[in-house]
Amino acid sequence: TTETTEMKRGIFILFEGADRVGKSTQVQSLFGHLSTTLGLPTKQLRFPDRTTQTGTIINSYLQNSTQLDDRALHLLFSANRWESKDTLLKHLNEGNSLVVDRYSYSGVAYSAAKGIDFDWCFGCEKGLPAPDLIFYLKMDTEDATKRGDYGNERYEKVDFQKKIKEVYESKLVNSSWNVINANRPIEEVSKEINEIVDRSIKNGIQNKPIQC
Ligand code: T5A
Ligand code: NA
Repeated sequence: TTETTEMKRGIFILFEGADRVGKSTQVQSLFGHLSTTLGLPTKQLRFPDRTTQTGTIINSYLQNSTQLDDRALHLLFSANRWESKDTLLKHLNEGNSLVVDRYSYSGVAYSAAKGIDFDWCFGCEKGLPAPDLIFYLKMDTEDATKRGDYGNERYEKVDFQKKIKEVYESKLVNSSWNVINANRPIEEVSKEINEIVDRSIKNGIQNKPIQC
């Protein structure tokens, strides 16, 4: 017999937002929903990928042990994504969905918040595979700073976090993004996200080609 149902590509789902808004927590939860509840082959990825050569330099910068020019750092973060371009496409084309913790928009938001030209920041990202669904986790900076482990890395300062939030909300978030009130119990946030994902799958989000 011939297989009549064509294999669908995976869905690329991205979580964005400032520090400590609960991205990794929701990535984990959505991974469970997709892989266990819906039975879809799913992979979890995060940027920066601290395991690669560029990731090693980035990690040491974030832990305050290396000094780097702001633009050089920006290019390293971008290169860290370009390094994984082929892997991302391979996974999606083989039918694996991806739940991704930060991507291009983090790169732009954090660098633009330092005062680097917005368009220059965005230029390096053009041509990378684009997400199908973006969740922006939104909450007050002050409330996020009260969450666990805040303050150990370089960027975890309230004033800088406010600038990052400002760049996201004035220049990056648009009507195609899903803005989620992140200042609620974990399960409540997950429930809203799962519903949006279920609806998007039902509406055939995978039927269009992967954008780059
Ligand atoms: N960066 C990144 C750039 O400058 N350029 C780039 O191109 C990229 C990709 C590292 C830094 O790099 C910068 C941005 C970052 O500053 P990272 O490794 O993603 O990026 O940072 P992490 O420190 O791992 O993660 P975040 O600080 O962003 O935190 P999350 O993932 O948003 O939050 P999460 O889920 O770890 O939760 C934080 C705490 O809150 C609790 C959790 O249990 C945890 O203790 N929590 C909640 N508490 C109450 N209610 C809820 N709903 C909660 N959800 C989570
Ligand atoms: Na995280």
